[in-house]
Amino acid sequence: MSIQCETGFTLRGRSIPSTMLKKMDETSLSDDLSAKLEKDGYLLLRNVYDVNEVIEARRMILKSLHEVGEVKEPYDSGIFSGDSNRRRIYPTTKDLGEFWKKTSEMEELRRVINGKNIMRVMNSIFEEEASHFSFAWLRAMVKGKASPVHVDHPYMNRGTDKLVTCWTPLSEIAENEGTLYVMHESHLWSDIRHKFLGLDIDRNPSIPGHIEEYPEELLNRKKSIFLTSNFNPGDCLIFGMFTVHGSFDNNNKNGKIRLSCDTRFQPKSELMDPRFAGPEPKAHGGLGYGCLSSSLPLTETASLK
Ligand SMILES: O=C(O)CCC(=O)C(=O)O
Repeated sequence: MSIQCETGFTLRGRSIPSTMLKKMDETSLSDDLSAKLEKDGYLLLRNVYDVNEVIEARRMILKSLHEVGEVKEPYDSGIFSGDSNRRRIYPTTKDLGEFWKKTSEMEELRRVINGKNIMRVMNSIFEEEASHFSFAWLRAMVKGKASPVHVDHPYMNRGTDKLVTCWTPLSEIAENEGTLYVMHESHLWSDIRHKFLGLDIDRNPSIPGHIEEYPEELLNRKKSIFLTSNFNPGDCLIFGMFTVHGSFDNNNKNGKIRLSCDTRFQPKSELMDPRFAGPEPKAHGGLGYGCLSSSLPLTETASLK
């Protein structure tokens, strides 16, 4: 009889048993990164970034959220206040987008997510000079929130297919605090590839970009397993456009906000998706940073289904 231990992981409030979970494999910076990424569909790398720079980026983002009344004093604890002045100060989608752009483009954050340490890793993955989208997906996830299961391809496929995602935790993220998961060997699943290849969520807005099957059901159907880890400042998780992933619920009991940022990299010689390039990226629906749910007040994302 298998014993299904309780874990700190939940999805939509439902507990994920230990039989469905395994720890991600850690890759060393001295490994053959491109071969390992191709084989596993992901790379978990520790100590890529300067830890003090990550801590400073987090502090500045929390300061910005504190200024709109969403983070309690002392703001560097990162605890959601349950309140927000964001929409009063920034009433329209355009204004909210501009606030989130300003926060996402802070020098302290860009020094980490677009800095020389990660560029060195990307040059090694592509075995040529890399470049990155100017657009960045900064996420502030409050208690109970998670990202749906999906692959990234339908969201950013107007440039090269030699594109990778880099997910950067901006603090410690413990097992119950909404870690990212990938599904084991999902980068090789031909049905998922076939279903999403060529889908463009801006050109086909009536077709959902995410996977509609519940993650647990997909996992059972594929006889796969959730791979996840706890994360520390300095770590990053890199994966390709067809690796199935999402995040677990943030269950931190004290209201700690999960802060992370995802960025995209590619060879510099290849065409870049124009929606995410340049100083004024239009992103999805031409909304710029206003297309992100993180541009909404945290009081509103907390109640989004
Ligand atoms: O941080 C999350 O919750 C989701 C991140 C994600 O989907 C991505 O990096 O592609």
